[in-house]
Amino acid sequence: MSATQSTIISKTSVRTLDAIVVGAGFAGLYMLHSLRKLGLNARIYEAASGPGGTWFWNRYPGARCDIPSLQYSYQFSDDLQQEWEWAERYASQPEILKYVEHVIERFKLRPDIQFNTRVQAAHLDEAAGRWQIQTSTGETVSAKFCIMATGCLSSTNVPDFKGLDSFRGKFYHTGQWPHEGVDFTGQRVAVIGTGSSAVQSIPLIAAQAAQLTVFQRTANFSVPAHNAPLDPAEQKRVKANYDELRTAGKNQLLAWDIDPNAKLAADATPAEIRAECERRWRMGGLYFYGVFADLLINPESNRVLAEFIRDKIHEQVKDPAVAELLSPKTVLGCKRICADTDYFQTYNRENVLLVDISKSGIDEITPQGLRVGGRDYAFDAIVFATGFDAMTGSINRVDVRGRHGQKLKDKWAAGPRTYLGLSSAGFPNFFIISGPGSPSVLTCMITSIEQHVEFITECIDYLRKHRLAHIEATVEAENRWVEHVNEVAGSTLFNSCSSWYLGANVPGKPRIFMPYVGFPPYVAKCNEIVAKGYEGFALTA
Ligand code: NA7
Repeated sequence: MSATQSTIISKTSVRTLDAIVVGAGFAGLYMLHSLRKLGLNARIYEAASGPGGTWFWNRYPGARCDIPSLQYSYQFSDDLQQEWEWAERYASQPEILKYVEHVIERFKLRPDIQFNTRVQAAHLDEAAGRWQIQTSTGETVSAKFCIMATGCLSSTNVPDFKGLDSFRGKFYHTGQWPHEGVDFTGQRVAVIGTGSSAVQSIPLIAAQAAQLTVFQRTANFSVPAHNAPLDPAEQKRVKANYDELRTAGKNQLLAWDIDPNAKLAADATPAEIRAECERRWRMGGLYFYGVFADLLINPESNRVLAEFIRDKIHEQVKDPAVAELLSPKTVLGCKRICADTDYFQTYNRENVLLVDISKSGIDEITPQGLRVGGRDYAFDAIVFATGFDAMTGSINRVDVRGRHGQKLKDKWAAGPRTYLGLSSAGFPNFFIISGPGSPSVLTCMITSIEQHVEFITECIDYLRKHRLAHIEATVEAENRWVEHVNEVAGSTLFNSCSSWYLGANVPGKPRIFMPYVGFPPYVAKCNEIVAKGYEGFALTA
């Protein structure tokens, strides 16, 4: 083949799009739908063999959303929210996937989703003003806009335990669970971690395994979810006036309606505090965030409210020593509160053992199991419920290069830098949905996603209408935004524990509080920026 022929072939094999969307989770799907409505030629590339993003991968036993299904769902289409019937108060992972499939069919999205295709690189071709994308399938795509819908909890964190490869049994990560499921019957199982994934899966694994040993580094606050089949009358009532619930949600810090109490614990009597805590305990799960308005502001109020949950843990766990170990000593709510079903009661089972590794950590993984504090434990299976390289992990996995070949990963080496969590200076026409610096993981993700998708869509439409070629955050606006995100977090207690919001769970990751606290002020800021002709962005013809 001649050089000319090969050039022609490589040129013709480049797919040209208006926009590429990376990821087929809730963000990617709505982004595709919105871009199509603008008349753009857009396509999703997705590494997995199916849609759903984090819900595709997190198939561990008990995987379930901790936000009520009537609120953890799209609201952009009233027909969609009216026609879909949720089965449970909190949707299980399989039910969420069914909903995702329904959305794909309903809006005929499938032809523009390419599965089993990981986007490996996205390089800005400055001369052409386009993004050149390389995929794991060897394809090259050229797109004017590159939109990362890569999710906040998609890059799993398996700590670099010494000896991991020597283990003769099987090991699993909750975020990469085998599709065929796992049968632990008769097995000795270890679970490492006591975050949300562990709290949901431990009761089910304990009920199946011969013996379960839980290795706990930090105890977590958990409130019973009180999951149950969704009362059809309740569902009908909500749907009759869905806007009311959605509007109430969007006006709250977490972007979903938790029925917040405007009172301060600091102003309440012990009896009032007790009564409100009991009411929240009955409401269940994350509704506890709404207990008093100073929960995450006033350390003394937080201490009193945390004490209520510690007492509840002691009521549920028979062995006082185990109950004490399970009682978190951290600030309540600064790590995400878990929503459980029989989590603490599981430790009353004969076949469940809790091992405190807060001081020793895990020495190593051995061919037979684990060595902790010099003691050996034998297992048939190990479950890593060790979380994610949250918010930045899935973006940094892609080799993103902007102006002058600068790598986004290098730019973010000391912590992510974005404007509004949506855009990063030096990376024109490159958007991140629910990126670091946006409310994302602190809120109902789908509501935040919809706001971002609508912002991006409106922005692209604006560029077209004004015959502009590029949009890019300015360095000044970005610097001010990063400072502001930190300032806001610093005025709360969110900064006061080693959470994944801070990147503290991944060794070596810079400790920066990544999400923006407060959905309503964030949306107001975005709207103000748009009203001022995209203030803080450079727009070029
Ligand atoms: P999380 O909440 O990050 O929990 C991970 C757990 O794993 C947590 O208990 C960690 O302890 C523990 N962990 C992490 N690394 C280690 C090592 N090296 N040794 C021992 N223990 C370790 O992840 P989840 O998947 O449970 O939940 C993530 C989010 O998904 C959740 O917040 C919901 O939003 C849904 P640590 O607390 O760091 O001491």
